[in-house]
Amino acid sequence: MSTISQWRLRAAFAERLSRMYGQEVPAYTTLVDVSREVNEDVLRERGADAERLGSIGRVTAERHGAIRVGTPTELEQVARVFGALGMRPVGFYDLREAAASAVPVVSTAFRPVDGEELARNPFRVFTSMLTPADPRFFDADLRTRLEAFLTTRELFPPELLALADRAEADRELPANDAERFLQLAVGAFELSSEPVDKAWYGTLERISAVAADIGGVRSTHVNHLTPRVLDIDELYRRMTERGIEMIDTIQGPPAWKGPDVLLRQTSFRALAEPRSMRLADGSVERGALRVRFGEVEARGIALTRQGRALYDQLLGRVDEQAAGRPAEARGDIARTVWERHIPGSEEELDAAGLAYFTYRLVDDRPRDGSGPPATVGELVRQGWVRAEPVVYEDFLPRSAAGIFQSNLSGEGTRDNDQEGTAYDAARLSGAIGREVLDPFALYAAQRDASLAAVGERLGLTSL
Ligand code: OOG
Ligand code: NI
Repeated sequence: MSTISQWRLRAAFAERLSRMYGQEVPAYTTLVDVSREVNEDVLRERGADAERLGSIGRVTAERHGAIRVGTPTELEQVARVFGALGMRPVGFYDLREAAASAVPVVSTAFRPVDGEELARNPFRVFTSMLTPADPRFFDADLRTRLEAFLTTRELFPPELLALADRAEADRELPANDAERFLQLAVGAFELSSEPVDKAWYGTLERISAVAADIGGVRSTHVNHLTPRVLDIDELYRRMTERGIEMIDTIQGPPAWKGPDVLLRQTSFRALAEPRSMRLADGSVERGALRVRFGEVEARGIALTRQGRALYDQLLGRVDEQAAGRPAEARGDIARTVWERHIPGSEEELDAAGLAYFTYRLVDDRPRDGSGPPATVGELVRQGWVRAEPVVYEDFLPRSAAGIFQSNLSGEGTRDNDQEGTAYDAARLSGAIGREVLDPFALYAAQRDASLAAVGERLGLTSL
């Protein structure tokens, strides 16, 4: 019997999730359509240059999802479902710290890690876990009630987890098991029609709309599914022209004339979705919740630790200069700061050690009798090797917090006199039972592998 390989499972899952989400949230389909139009236009205008950070095939199919779970056990289970699809936890994001007000979660992103797998299908899921033990958000009584509620629910049926474990171990599934796995996996992220306990939801909502979305219901669901676009400023204009209400800003680096770096994101505002509510007397009424939104993103070159530190420092500088000025001024302020401090070309970013590149031997370099120089910089300058930018595959905590915030109905509360519970990548790794990988190490490994290959071909050991 035929088998379905891991990456085909991943691609099929992403596609089915997209179809399901399009039915649940029709504005998402508009976003995907407009993204496709923009991408086609950019490809027509810029030709091969438009594909410098990924083939148009990859970019068109590319999505990231966002989901939210309540406990370490649920996170461990979702890690098995994504493990089946060849996705590993990468990066630690503490949204409790990054936001101006309350988002009581810590997060990671599940994604493929090696270059070939990313090129086949880069599907990733930003995954957040609620932190009921954090006293800044939940007092002892609410924490107890919340944890008790969460332990009684089952997000992932045992049959799904068993199939997931097999797919992860074998890196494939027989076709009929693959079909069953996909049905159960997509079903686990569908919006439930079960009535929401109105009083309980409201109690959590006073702390944080995200806490209510996670801990106020008995199942999980996709929060958003994000297509990738090659010109996010143009997309923003076209969505606005269509009368779709977008959040105020594009998060991340400003629009500028230099290379795209890291990640720029924006979204349309969360829509009111009909949900039935159960009242204290047991009766059910029609209600609506506004939690799911439509996000879109543009991806740029991955920055090194040093490049990232510069990015964070510049964000701080923009904040200072933008304080007290009208919100519209921020874009121009940011552009000016950028142009002063970030090199305006790939070559300069590389030479300054600010961004990641891989290197490839130039086969048709004219021979001039000279031997290869011993440094990467000189090899590039003298035309022996060509540098290719590495695309950023991860997320930005500040943008994530901004995206969470701009779509929340209420501000929520955080008691800043309390000491927060410590959480870091190591503790999250313990909770999931798998190592949360360091994104910088993954990019560096890609670069180093390419250098080793070049070094071997040229007989250089120093690279
Ligand atoms: C996740 C928000 C963060 C991103 O792309 O930065 C995010 C959520 O709303 O659950 O998805
Ligand atoms: Ni997102």
